[in-house]
Amino acid sequence: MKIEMYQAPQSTCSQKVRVTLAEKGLPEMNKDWIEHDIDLGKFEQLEPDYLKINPNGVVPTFVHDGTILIESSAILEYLEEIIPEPALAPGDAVGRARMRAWMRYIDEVPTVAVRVPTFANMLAPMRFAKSNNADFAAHADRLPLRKQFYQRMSQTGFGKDELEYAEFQIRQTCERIDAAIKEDGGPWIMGAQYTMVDAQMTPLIDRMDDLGYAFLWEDDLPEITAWLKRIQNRPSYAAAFYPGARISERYPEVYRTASDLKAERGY
Ligand SMILES: N[C@@H](CCC(=O)N[C@@H](CS)C(=O)NCC(=O)O)C(=O)O
Repeated sequence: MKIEMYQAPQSTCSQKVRVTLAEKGLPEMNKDWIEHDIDLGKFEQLEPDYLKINPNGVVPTFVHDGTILIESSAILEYLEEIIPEPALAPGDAVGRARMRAWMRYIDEVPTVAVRVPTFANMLAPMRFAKSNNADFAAHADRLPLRKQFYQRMSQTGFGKDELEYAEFQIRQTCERIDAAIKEDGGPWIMGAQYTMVDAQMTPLIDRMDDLGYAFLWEDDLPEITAWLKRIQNRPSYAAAFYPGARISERYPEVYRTASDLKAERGY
């Protein structure tokens, strides 16, 4: 089978698929595996040829024997069907329904929240600090899905209210993971089995950690703190987070430390 992925090293949605592929033993076992890097900073995701395969103008796009698939969570579930072993989904219907409930929550809450500090602290200063209002507005107009997101943001990032709400959403996510591990005994989010919920959550909590926000959980939520360490010790983490894949490595010039963030946010 020929598998191709259009992706970006620092994209959390691409990382979700990379972690899952590594858990499934790809790309090592598949010589035909091809990864195409899309340079998001150069807006290659908005080129007409790319929009033909992903009309949302985002990564990842997954191509299996010529069939094009988009949306990272749908790709994760697809991978589970075409490569059933090792299983990353519970074996019973109730377990799978609970897994999907987590997956919808991850798409709706932490995935959206993580974008806010990512753009505020890193991408806005790197991509748009030098743009004028008209160029920035014209860029927002080109985005099939994120026009409003850009309109809520300025060239320099997000305001205090947006950041506070994103931090609230991340904190809620961390509390839910912590409680789930306590309740089911861990070591993974759904209990003894590592599932695609862990894979999907990994890049989001790792991104917050990378951006310096571990203070949101590490003082009083020991289970998620230990979960992240376990996750970062898995071979799939090393495979998916190869050198340069963490955003702090890509944009060291705008990196702010945890103490900068805490001071700025009044913690
Ligand atoms: N719901 C989509 C979201 C994909 C998405 O937002 N990808 C981001 C990277 S994580 C992207 O391509 N952003 C374009 C940009 O940065 O302008 C999925 O899960 O695949």
